[in-house]
Amino acid sequence: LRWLTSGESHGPALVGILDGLPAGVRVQTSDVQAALARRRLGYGRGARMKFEQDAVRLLGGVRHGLTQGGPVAIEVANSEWPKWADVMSADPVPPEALTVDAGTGDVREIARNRPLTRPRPGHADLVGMRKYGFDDARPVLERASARETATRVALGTVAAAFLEQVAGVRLVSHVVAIGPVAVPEDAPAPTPDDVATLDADPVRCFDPVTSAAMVAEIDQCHKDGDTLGGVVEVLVHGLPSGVGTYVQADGRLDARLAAALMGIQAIKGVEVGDGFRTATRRGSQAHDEIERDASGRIVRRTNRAGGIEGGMSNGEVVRVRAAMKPISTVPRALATVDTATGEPVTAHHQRSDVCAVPPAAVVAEAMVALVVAQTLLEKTGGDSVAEVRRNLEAYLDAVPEL
Ligand code: EPS
Repeated sequence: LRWLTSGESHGPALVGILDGLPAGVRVQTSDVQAALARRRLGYGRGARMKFEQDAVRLLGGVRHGLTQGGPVAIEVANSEWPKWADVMSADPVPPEALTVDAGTGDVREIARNRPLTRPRPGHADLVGMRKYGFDDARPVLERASARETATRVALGTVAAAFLEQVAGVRLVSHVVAIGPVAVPEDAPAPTPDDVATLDADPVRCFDPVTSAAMVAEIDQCHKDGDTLGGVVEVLVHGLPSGVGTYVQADGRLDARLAAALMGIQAIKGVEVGDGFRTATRRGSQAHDEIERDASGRIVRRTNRAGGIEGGMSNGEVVRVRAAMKPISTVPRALATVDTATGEPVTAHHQRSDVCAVPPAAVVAEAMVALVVAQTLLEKTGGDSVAEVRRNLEAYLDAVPEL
């Protein structure tokens, strides 16, 4: 299973392609639309989330609600596009298109058409301009933008449908920290049955007291003209043991999850299970002792490993976290250098989210779904949902105690 995305933040549309999925996965436009609506939730987001619609079209690979085995192509159109049609035009535009107001005919400088030469610290702007040879940060920020995550959520929806249909695997994501406000360590974790409750919470936090404190922190940060990061967690329920491998580094499930999560815009850290806390413990307190449960199945007494041992799922709940830095478009602008003049200036700022951690949880869930689907398919093979199921059942029947 492999995937690719294309498109710019203010271009006509984003497009995602998911290649290698078996035939027979039930998925419809409305499923993708519902997943994208979840990504738009979250307290602390900017104005664009209020007025933009994600217009979804399944362009290829799906017929009458079932995948066909060919690449699935999904378009997520940007309703913002008409305002950007000149500055983001694929074809050359006459210079006056960038200076004449289409409505009034007035010749004036239109802010969004002006070259951006005051790169934001923390953003791809500066290095991207240098690397690709641009004297304007516009092309860099258009592609580096987290708008692109809409496509990942669209593709992740199809992967999640596959996982549930072949193996009853279900995912849930939630926010465990925003800035300095964190869920207590002993707070109960949500299950996939809690998704509706989480989606109804303004910050997708399962602990109501912490959620209220997170909202207050975002309000204060907004007043201060600043931005906030945080930590999200994804849990995978029902993944059979034996997905992933220890035999080669790039086949390890944990290595793939880390790469996929780190590949989300603004992620600076990834943790599997108790991760960094495990490094502080002695071995006797770090591992998950093995026992037989009443039904004879082999289980772990604890789940510090986050459901992965030796790069393979071990049958427990898979648990991964990702740490997001604060948005680098800081309203109280940071110091930078104007690339046109070389003078010290403050970084550009048009509008921005205060905090995008709640949608990052939904994006992380999509990336985990894609990686788990990819790695499960390597275990089972199969060109149809029925064949994947048969192959998986044959493997599980051969090792009943797992
Ligand atoms: C983003 C900046 C903002 C966000 C955008 C991601 O866009 P703009 O600069 O147009 O206000 O709204 O996120 C989305 C549009 C989205 O759908 O998530 C950025 O720079 O990453």
